[in-house]
Amino acid sequence: MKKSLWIAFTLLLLTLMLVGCGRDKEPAAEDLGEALPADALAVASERGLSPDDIRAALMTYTPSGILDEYIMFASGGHSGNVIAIGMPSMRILKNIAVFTPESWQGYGYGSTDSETVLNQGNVNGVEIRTGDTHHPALSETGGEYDGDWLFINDKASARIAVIDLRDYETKQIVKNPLLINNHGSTFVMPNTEYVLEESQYATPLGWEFAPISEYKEKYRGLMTAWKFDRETGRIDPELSFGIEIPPYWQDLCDAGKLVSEGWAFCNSFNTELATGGVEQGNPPFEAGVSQRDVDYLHIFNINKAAEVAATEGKYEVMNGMRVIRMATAVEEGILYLAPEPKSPHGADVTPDGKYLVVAGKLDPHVTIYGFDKIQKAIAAGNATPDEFGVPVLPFDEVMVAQVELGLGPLHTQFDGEGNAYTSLFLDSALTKWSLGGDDPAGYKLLEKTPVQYNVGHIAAAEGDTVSPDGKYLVALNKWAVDRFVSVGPLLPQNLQLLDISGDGPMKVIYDMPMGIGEPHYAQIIKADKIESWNTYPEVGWDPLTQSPSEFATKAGEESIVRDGNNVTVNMTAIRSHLTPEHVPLKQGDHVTWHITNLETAHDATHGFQLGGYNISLSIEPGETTSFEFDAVNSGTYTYYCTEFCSALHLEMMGYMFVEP
Ligand code: K7E
Ligand code: CUA
Repeated sequence: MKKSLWIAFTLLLLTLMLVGCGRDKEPAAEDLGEALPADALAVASERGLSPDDIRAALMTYTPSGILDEYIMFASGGHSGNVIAIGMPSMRILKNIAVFTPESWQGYGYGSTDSETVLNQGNVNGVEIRTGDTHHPALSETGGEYDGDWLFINDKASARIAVIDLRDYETKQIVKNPLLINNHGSTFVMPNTEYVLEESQYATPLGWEFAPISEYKEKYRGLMTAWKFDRETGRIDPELSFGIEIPPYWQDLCDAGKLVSEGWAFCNSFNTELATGGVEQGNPPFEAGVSQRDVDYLHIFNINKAAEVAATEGKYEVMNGMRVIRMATAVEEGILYLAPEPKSPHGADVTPDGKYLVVAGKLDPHVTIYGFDKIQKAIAAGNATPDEFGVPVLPFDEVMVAQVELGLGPLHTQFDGEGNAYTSLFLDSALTKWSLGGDDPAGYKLLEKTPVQYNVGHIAAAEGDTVSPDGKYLVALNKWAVDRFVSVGPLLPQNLQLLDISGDGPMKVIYDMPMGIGEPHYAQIIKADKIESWNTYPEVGWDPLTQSPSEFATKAGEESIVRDGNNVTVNMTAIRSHLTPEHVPLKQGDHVTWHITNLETAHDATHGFQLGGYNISLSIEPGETTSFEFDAVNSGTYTYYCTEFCSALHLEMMGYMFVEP
C-alpha cells in the first residue's frame, strides 16, 4: 500500500475504532480525530504496524484503571493450577493455586487451611503435591454461568477441586476412590447438581493390581457424578455415585442442556482394547489404539442413574462409593454407545442442547448427532451390543450430518448466531462453520483462519452456556516456536485472542504467552457476574469455612500461651507491626501459631515468612490464618511481613528465639 494511502486508511480506522470504544463520556468522532496525537501515526510507522495491527491494538489495549469485560479461567496444565485472565486485555489477574503449593498465596507452606485442602488429595497416605489440570467448569444456574464456583480436574491422580469465586481460593479437593486418572472432567449439569468426572486410561476400579493380560475382564472405566451442595459449597461424596463402563479410553464429555438436560456425552478411543507392551512384540500404543475406523460415543442418562443409585439393591458400594455396575446401567437404560469416526477428541453440545458435535482427530470431519435422533434410536431398539453388552445405536439413526473441516479437528465452541468453531490441530487453524439444525445441507464450512501453532482447545465468550456471546474466541495453542523472544528450550504456551464479532473474517488480535503449564481448556465469563469480596466480611475470618474463626485475635489480646511443650501464639498484623515481636520457645516445643490481619482496607494484605521453618502465609484483610510446627532446631530466627505494605514495612518483623 502506498504510504499516503496507508496513513489515510489508518487515520480513518483509528477514528472509527475510537468511536466504537465504550467509555462513559464519549468524545464526538470529530474531536477524537483532532485529539489524536500528532505522533500516533509516526509511532505506528516506526514500529511497522499494519492497519490490521492498529485495529487489533485498539480492540485489546486497555488503559490503566479500565476494567476488563470478561474473565477467562484457564487451566494451568501440569502447573496444577488455574489462571484468571482479563479479556480482551489478556492481562493475568491471578494464579489460583489448586493442586500444587504456591508461595505467594501461602498455599501449601504451613497454613492449616491450605494443608487441610491439599491433604484431602493425598492418595493412600502418599502426599500428592503435583497436578495436571485440564478442564475448568464454572457453576451454572439454568445453563448460564452464575459466577459462584469453579471446578477443575487433576488428570494425573483423578481428583476434583472446588474453588470459591468470592475469594478465588481452593476450598476442597476430592480424590476419586476408584480411579487413578481422569480426563472427561470437570463438566457440570445445567444447575450444577453434579460435577462429572470420567476416567481416561482404564485400570481395575480402585486401581488394584491386576496383570495386563486380564485387561478385558478386570480393567474398567468409570463415569462419576459428584454431588455438589451449594449451601456448604462442597462436593458431598456420600451423595455421589459412579457408573461402571467398558475399558475403552473415555476422553472428553459435555453435559446436555435444555432438551438434553440430565444427559451427558463423552467421546472415547482405544475401543481396540490395545494394551501396549511393545517390548513384548505388541503394537505400540499409538498404533494399537487407532486401528479401528470407529470408536464409541458414550451416552449417559445421568438423571436415571441418580435414581438407580438411590435404590437399595441396584448399586454396589466400592471403596465407599456407590457404583452402578455395567450390567445394571445397560438394563436400566443409563448407558448407550454410538459409533464415532476414528479416535475422536471432544464432544460438545450445541447451545440449544439439540445436537452434539464430535471431532474426528484422525478424521477430517466433525460428526453432528441429534439428541432427538438418539432418543428415537433408543426407542426403536435396533441397537446391537458391543463385547461388554452395551447397546450400540446404529450410526445412521443418530447422525445428522458430517462436515469436512481439515486435518486434526479437536474441539468445538459456539456463538449465539448459529455458528460453530472447531480447532484443527494438524492444520494449525480455526474453522467457522454453520449449524444446520435437522437439515444436513445447512452444515457448511464458512471460513478457516491460521493460528500459531497446533491449537488444542478453543474457548468462546460464555461458550458453554445456553446463550454464548460470540465476540471473542481464544485459541489455546500448544506450540509457540517463533512467536516470542527466545527464553531457552522450554517455551511458553501461546494463547491467541480472536475477534469473531460480526460477519467479517475471524482475526487474531492478541498473542499471550503463558509461562506456566499447558492450559488445556478455559471458560470465559462476563466479569460482572462474579461478586468477589474486596476484604473478608469480618475481621477474624476463616476462609476455609467462610465464617468467623475461633482463633481470631483482637488488637490488645495478643498472647503467647505455654502448656508444657505446647505453645500457642496469638498474633495480630496491622501496618506496620506484628504483635508480639518476640516469640520465646524451647527446642522441642510444638507450636501452634495464629495470625489475624486486623486490616479492613482494600488490598491491605500482609504476608508472613518464618525463615528456617518453610513457612509462608498470605493473610488477606480480615483473615485469620494458622500454622503448626515442631521447633526442632534451636537458634535465633526472624519472621517478617512479605508484602511491602507501608513505608515502615521493613520494620514489620519479629524474633523467634528457640532456646536449646
Ligand atoms: Cu488437552 Cu481437553 Cu485434556 Cu484437548 S485436552 S487439547
Ligand atoms: Cu505488612 Cu509489610
